[in-house]
Amino acid sequence: MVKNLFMVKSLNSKIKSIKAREILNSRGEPTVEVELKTDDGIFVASVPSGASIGENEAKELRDGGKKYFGKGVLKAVGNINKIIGPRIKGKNPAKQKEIDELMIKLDGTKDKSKLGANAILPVSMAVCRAGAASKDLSLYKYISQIYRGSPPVNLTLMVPTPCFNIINGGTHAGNKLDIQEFMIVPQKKLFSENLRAASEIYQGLKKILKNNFGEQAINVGDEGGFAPPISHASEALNLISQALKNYPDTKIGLDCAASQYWKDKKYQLEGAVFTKEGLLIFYEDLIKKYPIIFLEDPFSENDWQGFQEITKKLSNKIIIVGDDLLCTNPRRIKEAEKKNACRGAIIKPNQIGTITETIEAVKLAKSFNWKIIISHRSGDTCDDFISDLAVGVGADFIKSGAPARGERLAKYNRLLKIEEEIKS
Ligand code: 2PG
Ligand code: MG
Repeated sequence: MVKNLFMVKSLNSKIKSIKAREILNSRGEPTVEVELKTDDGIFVASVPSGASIGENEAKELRDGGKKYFGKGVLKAVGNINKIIGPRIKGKNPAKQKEIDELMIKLDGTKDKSKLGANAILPVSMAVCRAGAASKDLSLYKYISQIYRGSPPVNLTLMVPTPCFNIINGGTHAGNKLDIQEFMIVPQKKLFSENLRAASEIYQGLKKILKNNFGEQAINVGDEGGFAPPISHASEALNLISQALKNYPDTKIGLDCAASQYWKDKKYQLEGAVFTKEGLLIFYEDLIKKYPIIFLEDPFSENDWQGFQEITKKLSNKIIIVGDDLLCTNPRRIKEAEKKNACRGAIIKPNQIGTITETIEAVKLAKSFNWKIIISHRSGDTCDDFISDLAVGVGADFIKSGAPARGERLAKYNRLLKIEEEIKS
C-alpha cells in the first residue's frame, strides 16, 4: 500500500514566528535572511542579488543613505518583521499559494517595489521549506507536488544538467571580456559524474591559464570562474577548448548578457561596433567553431527583433535562451513565445519574487516546449533552495557558477545528495 504522506502532519502545522535580519552575500553586500518557526522546526532562507539586472525584474528594496553605500536592507527586514510576519503568523505553511498571494496583495505593486522582492521572496522560500517539513517530504519532492498538483507517488525525478561558469567576464569580473559567462556543460548521465568532470576541467584550465599568462590569470570573478586578462570571446573559448581535450563530449553555453554591451544604442564589444546583423554573424562564427549548445541573452533585453532573427536563424542548431529578456515574468514569456524570440528560459526566483509565481513561470515556459535553466545570481548566499527547485520542476539545466566557492558549491553539493536520494 502506498503511504499517503500528505495526511501526516499538515493539519497541525502553523507558523509561530518569523524573524528577518540583514546578512551579507558573496559580494560582501547586504541581503535578507529569514528564520521562520513552525510546529515542525525553524526554517531559514536567504536571497541572492544580481549584477546584470533586467529592467523587468521585481525590485529589491535598498535603504539608500550612507550605510553600505546605500545598499542596506533594513527596510526590507522591517517589512518582514512588522508587516508580513504578523499577517502570516498562525497560517499553515503548506498553503504556499495562499501565503504568496497574501504577500503580493500586501505589497500591491506590479514589481514588488513597496515591500521589496528581497522581503517577499525569503519568506516565500522559508514557507516552502516549512510546508515540505509539514508533509515529511524532501523539499524537491514537495516542490514537485506543487508543480504537478498531485502527490509524489511513483515520481521519476531527474537531476538537471549543470552548467558551470568557468570563465567570468562582463560585470562579474575585472577583465576586458564583454561576454559575461563561459559555461561548460558536461554530458554524462549522472550529476555526480558531471560535477567531477567539471572540477577536473576547472583545475586543468587553471594550469593552462597559469602557463599562458602567469599567476594573475587564475584570479576569479563573482561566480568563481577565472577572470584572465583577455578581451576576446574566441580567446576564452580556445582556452576552454584546450581544457576540454580529454572531455570531448562536453558542450559550452554562453551568457552574453548583451544588455551590458548595448551602449549608446549600439552593440559595442571587443573594441568594435556591431550592427544587429554583424552581431548575429559574430555568434554564427562562434557556434561554427565551438561546441556551443546555448546562447543566453545574445541581444539586449528590449531588442525583440535581434532575438527573433537569431531564433529564426540558429535555433535548429542551438538553444536561444532569454534571461534579461524574460525576467521570469509570465507577461514577457508570453510575448517572447508570440514573437518566437527564444526557445529557452532562465528562471530566477528573485526576478519575480515568490515561489508560486516562479513555478507558474516554469509551467508556462514548458507549455511552449522551451528548455528551462534554473539559475543562481552573481551575488549569492549559501542557500541551496534552487537545487530543490530545479529537480522539483523538472528543469533541463541548472547554472550555479563555477565548481568552486562556497555559495556556488552549496547548490551543486545539495544536488549530489538529491541524486543519491533519487537513486536509492
Ligand atoms: C545572469 C546572472 C547569473 P546576475 O545574468 O544570468 O549568472 O548574473 O546575477 O549578475 O544577473
Ligand atoms: Mg543571464
